[in-house]
Amino acid sequence: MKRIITFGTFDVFHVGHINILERAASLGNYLIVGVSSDELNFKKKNRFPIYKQEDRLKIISSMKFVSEVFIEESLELKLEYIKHHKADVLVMGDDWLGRFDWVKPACEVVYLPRTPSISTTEIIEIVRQF
Ligand code: C2G
Repeated sequence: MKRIITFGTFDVFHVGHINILERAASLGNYLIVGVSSDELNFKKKNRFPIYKQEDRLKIISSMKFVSEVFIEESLELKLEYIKHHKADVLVMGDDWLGRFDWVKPACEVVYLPRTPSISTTEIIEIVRQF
């Protein structure tokens, strides 16, 4: 059994999020997703997400290739989350390239290319213009 773990805010859920979850799941047999808390998102991006963490958690947990979800409270706890969930591989989009290499003694780290031309920030900007 190969256990994969990935993390993200997954706000205003879009196809780029589906693609990374689908590709992450295909690298193993069991996909665990850490969904960033509203507070953590505020710390990272200086704004609260559009969708609340309970709703983002519900969306992610309803996906057929996601086995388990939990709330990610802090970026610094990454190693604890990896150990707690007994993950073999950490998968992140390549916007995070190299940023989580420090967990490597505990598990393999894979950065997958982002889906081009789509982002939550861009969607929010487009909707704002209406
Ligand atoms: N993503 C992607 N293609 C896009 C947009 C996003 O592959 N067009 C990926 C990101 O690279 C990330 C995941 O989807 O791996 C979730 O993206 P975000 O919700 O933007 O995640 P972020 O807020 O960067 O949180 O501990 C790490 C963080 O919690 C990651």
